Amino acid sequence: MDLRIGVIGTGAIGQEHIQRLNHKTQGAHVVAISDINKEKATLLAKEIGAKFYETGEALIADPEVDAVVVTSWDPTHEQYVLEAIKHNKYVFCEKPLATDSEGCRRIVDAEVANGKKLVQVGFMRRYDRGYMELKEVIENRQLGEPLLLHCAHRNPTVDKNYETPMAIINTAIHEIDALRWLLQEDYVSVQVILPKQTSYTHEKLHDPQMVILETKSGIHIDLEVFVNCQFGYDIKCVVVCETGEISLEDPSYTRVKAKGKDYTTVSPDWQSRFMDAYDEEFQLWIHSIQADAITGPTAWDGYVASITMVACGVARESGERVAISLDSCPTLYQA
Ligand code: NAD
Ligand code: NAI
Ligand code: ISE
Repeated sequence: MDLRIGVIGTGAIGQEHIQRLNHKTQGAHVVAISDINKEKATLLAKEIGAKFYETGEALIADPEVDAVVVTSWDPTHEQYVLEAIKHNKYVFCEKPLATDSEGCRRIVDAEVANGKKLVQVGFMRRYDRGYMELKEVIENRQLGEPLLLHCAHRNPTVDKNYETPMAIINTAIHEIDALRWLLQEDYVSVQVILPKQTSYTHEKLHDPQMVILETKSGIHIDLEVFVNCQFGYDIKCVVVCETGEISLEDPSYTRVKAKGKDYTTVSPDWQSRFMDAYDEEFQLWIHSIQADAITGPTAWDGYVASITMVACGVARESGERVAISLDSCPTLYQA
């Protein structure tokens, strides 16, 4: 029987994931939705044949909902994930798991006390073919030891509600998780540099920002976060190793030759750039629930990302290099 999924937060990505679960992946469909924007969500519920719930808590408590997807605004994630754990239900939570490390720790503690991994965090880059190929080369040491990474996370534009801290909390958090997973190493320090700004930003957003991360073995990563770059959605990851270099390509299935030019287009947004990764992420999430064993990014990964993101905030304020230290990993999350 199909898994019956409840989705809390039916904005941009919530609607994407509903379409994905109902029309692209196999083994699940959406039966329940909740959103504080009642008018819009009631209409959507009708359209997709799901039930609307006044609160996320009511949706989670319904025995006819087997598993939950949280795609509401960042500050609401923690409360719904904790509620799902209380009901012993599997929950997929979009990043960030919580907006601070105390919130992520409360989730880790609740999951450990419950004795079972129920939470998966929406770090979809782990399912992107390009990142997977980089990981294979790094793990096999095909080009020797990795030494340096040059990365960029560029969005064409962001809206006025997007302020300076979000460059880390909402955007760089993807690299914070993906690069730790790629290198299989935790970070030990971070520095954040605030360079010359684009004229396309607003007064509450310093754009671009530069993040310099250092891992346990001394690998240095420079990450540019530039969210008003104007020209497209552009993700870079160049890994410099002892005997060679390997980097991500912007995936493209066509090439245009016209008017004296020969080019491929840049992805316009995250939806299209990571479409295959989101599909794979959800298909495997469904399989793991069916097998009763979560295989994707865990609450511990969400917690480690949040410790790093908090250190980035301190580093940005102080301009200094800031040490990153972690508690020991609970047995539940050890491989
Ligand atoms: P959005 O603003 O389009 O949608 C959020 C929705 O949540 C809105 O419909 C809002 O009404 C609803 N909402 C807010 N608080 C709520 C609550 N307490 N209960 C129920 N609904 C609530 O935002 P978005 O772009 O869809 O982002 C949603 C989440 O997804 C964010 O956490 C964001 O970080 C994450 N996200 C992840 C990716 C990714 O690449 N993995 C991409 C985009 C967004
Ligand atoms: P959005 O603003 O389009 O949608 C958020 C929705 O949540 C809105 O419909 C809002 O009404 C609803 N909402 C807010 N508070 C709520 C509450 N307490 N209860 C129920 N619903 C509530 O935002 P978007 O872009 O869809 O992002 C949602 C989440 O997804 C964010 O956490 C974001 O970080 C994450 N995200 C992840 C991406 C990824 O690449 N993995 C890409 C985009 C977003
Ligand atoms: C958004 O929430 C995402 O998660 C996207 O992947 C990211 O590129 C963007 O900067 C965020 O705002």
